[in-house]
Amino acid sequence: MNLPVRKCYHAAKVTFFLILVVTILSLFEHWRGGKRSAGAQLYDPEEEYEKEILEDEARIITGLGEGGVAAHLIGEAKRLGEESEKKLAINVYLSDRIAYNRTLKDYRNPACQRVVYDAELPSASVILIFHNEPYSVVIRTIWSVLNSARRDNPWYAKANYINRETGDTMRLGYPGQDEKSPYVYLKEIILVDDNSTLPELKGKLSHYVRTRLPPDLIRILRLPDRVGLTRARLAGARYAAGDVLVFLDSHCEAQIDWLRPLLQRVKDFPHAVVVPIIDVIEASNFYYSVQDPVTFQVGGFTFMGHFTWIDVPEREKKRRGSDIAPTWSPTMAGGLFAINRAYYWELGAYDEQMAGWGGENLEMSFRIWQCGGTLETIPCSRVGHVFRSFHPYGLPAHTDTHGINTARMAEVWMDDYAELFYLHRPDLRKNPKIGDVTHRRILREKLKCKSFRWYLDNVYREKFVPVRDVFGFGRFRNAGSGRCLDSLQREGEAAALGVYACHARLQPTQHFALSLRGELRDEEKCAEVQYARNTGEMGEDVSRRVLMVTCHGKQRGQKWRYLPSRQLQHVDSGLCLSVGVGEEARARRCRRSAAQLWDIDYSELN
Ligand code: LR7
Ligand code: MN
Repeated sequence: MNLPVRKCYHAAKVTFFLILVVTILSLFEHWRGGKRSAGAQLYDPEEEYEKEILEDEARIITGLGEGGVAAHLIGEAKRLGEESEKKLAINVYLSDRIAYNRTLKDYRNPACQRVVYDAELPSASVILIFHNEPYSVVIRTIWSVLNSARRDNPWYAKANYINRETGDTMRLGYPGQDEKSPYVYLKEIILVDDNSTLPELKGKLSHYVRTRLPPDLIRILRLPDRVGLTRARLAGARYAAGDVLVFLDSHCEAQIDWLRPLLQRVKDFPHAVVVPIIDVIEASNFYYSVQDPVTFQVGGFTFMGHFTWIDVPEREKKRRGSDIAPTWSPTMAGGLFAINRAYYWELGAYDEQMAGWGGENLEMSFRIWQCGGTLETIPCSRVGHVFRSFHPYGLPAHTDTHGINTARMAEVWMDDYAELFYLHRPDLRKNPKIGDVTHRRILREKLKCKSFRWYLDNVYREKFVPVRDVFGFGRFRNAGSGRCLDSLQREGEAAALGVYACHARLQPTQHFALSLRGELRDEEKCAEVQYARNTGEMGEDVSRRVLMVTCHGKQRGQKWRYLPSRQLQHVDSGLCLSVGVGEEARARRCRRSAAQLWDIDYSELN
């Protein structure tokens, strides 16, 4: 009996000991935990943000980049700057050192200073969207919008707000605005954070807004998922309460008095969608480089689905009447524009099934024109934009959002001309990846929109349409060699026209046309015979290069004739197109030779 008792006693001792250990341990844990939670109460993230922001502000070099001049750093700082640009496509190291509210010079057409605007204009909701943009660049964009809208901004003092007829002083602003608000016409700035992952764009940015900017004027919408720029803008637009929506990329700097010209135009013509002249802010040194106020460009496009810049067509120069009058633009770049808010929704806002980047700009441009609106550049409004050489952010994995979005656009708005896009992207033709567009087609019907052909005939008559304004188009196959004219994917001015094995199917590099004007060309460039001065090559073996240069539409040097003999003769030189040395086409004395005979895929002249 002893044994069990002893055992029992022993067991009790062990148990007691164990309980003691556990109690001590848990007390210790409790103490530690207590300390931890006491620590959490002490740790204040706002204080951390404040500290960081003060450090940021201390970094700023007074006067750097002021007035929009190029900013330069030297030595190690220069190197760090270049490194940051390689990684982020913007010299962020430099941006961090330029004042957030640097000034710009007034680059507007001087005539803009004499324009008189209404004292009362509609209110603006400025919508800035961003995904992982450099923090200091975003802040500078916000400052620039705010400063340009301040009542005490010197140009407002000069602004004419005396009613010329009655002599009464009129209140500047928009109907319903609090008289004391220093921000004339600016109802709000809506920052849409498209689910950025950079920490400084979260708490620190919010703290900056709360402590250094008018917080009642600025809202930050934090999207729970990355939705791409189209849907990010939609989110901002849904939230907006101003009369006019003004969209900007979040790496912009607005010029003096950029807002009123846009608001005035939208007030007068609610169906006008307006864009400022977009100046270039250099990504490497923040130089504000100005487009000429007279010869600024407007928007065009390629059938590959890309936005391009084009000169203002001559007939438009006549129509608009003055250099500072609203100038019709066939397309817009997409990032910077203003639109009446009600009209934005009426017109179908955006195709919300467009993800990532790209395509929404041409979609909206064609929709505006085809459905009864106008798209205009307002020359007295200028905004700078940092152009980057690559996207510093990733796009949804393995998804060519530009291609897919453009296919969605083409399906709805381009009618048969969509084929010209599919020529570049045969893989997207009837591809289930592009999704359903029925609801957008219904929109087009509901709004009774016009055809793409109407758009080409009326809005963008200058656009060369490779299947329409031509005697013939397609592959130009040489009878002797069986090879075809080919751009050899050489881009840029004055690239030599090439000859290459014909592809089985028509491919963009072999898509050439003989236009009704007699140009031998592709979508953008025209063939010219290189002018060889004093080469003495007058004999039988003259052989000149054929170069693809910008079409001037004036025929001189760019006119070709397709002869009944199937030769292509350059009118000015009298020479004939010929397969030549290696991969380059040549212009040679016309003679009976298979090397000079060309068959065109689709031609009225074959
Ligand atoms: O997934 C994304 N989510 C976003 O919020 C991808 C981008 N974005 C934001 C981004 O942070 C930026 O603020 O969207 C904005 C535009 O993206 P950018 O700056 O990378 O585009 P971009 O300037 O290279 O491209 C032009 O074409 C785009 C086509 O989808 C958009 O319409 C851009 O707004 C447009 N930019 C301009 O029109 C400025 C003038 C440039 C030109 C020509
Ligand atoms: Mn941009």
